[in-house]
Amino acid sequence: MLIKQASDLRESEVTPRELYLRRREFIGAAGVTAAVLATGVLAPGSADAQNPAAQKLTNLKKSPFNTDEKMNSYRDVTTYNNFYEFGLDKGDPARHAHSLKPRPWTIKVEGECAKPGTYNIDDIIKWFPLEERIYRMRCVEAWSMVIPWNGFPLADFVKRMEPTSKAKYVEMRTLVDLRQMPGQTEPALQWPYREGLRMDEALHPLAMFAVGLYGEVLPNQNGAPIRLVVPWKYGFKGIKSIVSVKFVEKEPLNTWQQTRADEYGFYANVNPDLDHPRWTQKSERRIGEFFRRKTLPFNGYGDQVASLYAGMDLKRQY
Ligand SMILES: Nc1nc2c(c(=O)[nH]1)N[C@H]1C(S)=C(S)[C@@H](COP(=O)(O)O)O[C@H]1N2
Ligand SMILES: [Mo]
Repeated sequence: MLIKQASDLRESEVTPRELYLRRREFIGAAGVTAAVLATGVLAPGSADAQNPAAQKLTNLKKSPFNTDEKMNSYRDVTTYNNFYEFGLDKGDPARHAHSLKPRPWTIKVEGECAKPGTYNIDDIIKWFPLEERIYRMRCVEAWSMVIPWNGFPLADFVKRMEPTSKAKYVEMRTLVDLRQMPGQTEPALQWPYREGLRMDEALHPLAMFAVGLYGEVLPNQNGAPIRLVVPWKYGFKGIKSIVSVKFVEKEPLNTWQQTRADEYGFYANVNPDLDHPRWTQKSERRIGEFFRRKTLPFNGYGDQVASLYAGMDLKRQY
């Protein structure tokens, strides 16, 4: 097999690559590196430039939820990714996701709701005013970033579909297309990638659908044209390139739980008190920083979300 099984990945493989990336960025300050020219992500000579070819998003509403922590650079956000449909390396999505075609694109809405149907992404985007949300993001692999997302509350989308009283969960799925997503020729995960939220989580004002970042249309490697962002949960909940939303009565299986149920659960709330079986979750490395920092419960969003889990044993329901 060309690529490793997802379950073979260890955290120890994360750190050297990260340092390598930082070193490249450091070298890049004196000139533009070959890697950057090859991906076309950065404008020459600038550490934070965006993609000059990308469509800009305008009239972004300010959000009350923004963190004032330093944002990661556009380059960090768009070249250090997890998107296994394009390979398992952090650099693979930026290298390979050009084969994804984010237009035309539709989302099929089905299940327990009054407004099932197939909706065009450009119509969906027009339904809601777009916001900028600067969120801390924490990956289960113990690294983190601060990312300025552009999008709208997931709650607005959910309410518009008028879920019935039987709708207890929302299940979402990523596109399956071996030509657009060459990593799907490998059984790294079971495709389609799936995720789910309990209805009250989906209705929480922090949960959002992102269609852009840094004021530009979402790059393919970050989940174009639309992806989920749930900042109090580990990054894998943030399913990318969504083609289906289903309202269901029973807790849906998500991809990582399906792959390794002993290591990944449905809730995936950031929990420093519950170590991953193979590494600690007590601390994390913010991409771009050298020293590790303490991981906060619910990724620092506990004041807003802890009440959703009152009475639950989050060491068992992880
Ligand atoms: N379809 C799909 N969505 C996905 C993944 C994936 O492999 N496939 N990886 C997840 C993981 S593990 C993380 S950490 C985030 C990373 O999002 P980013 O690359 O935009 O930072 O995407 C999540 N969404
Ligand atoms: Mo992740």
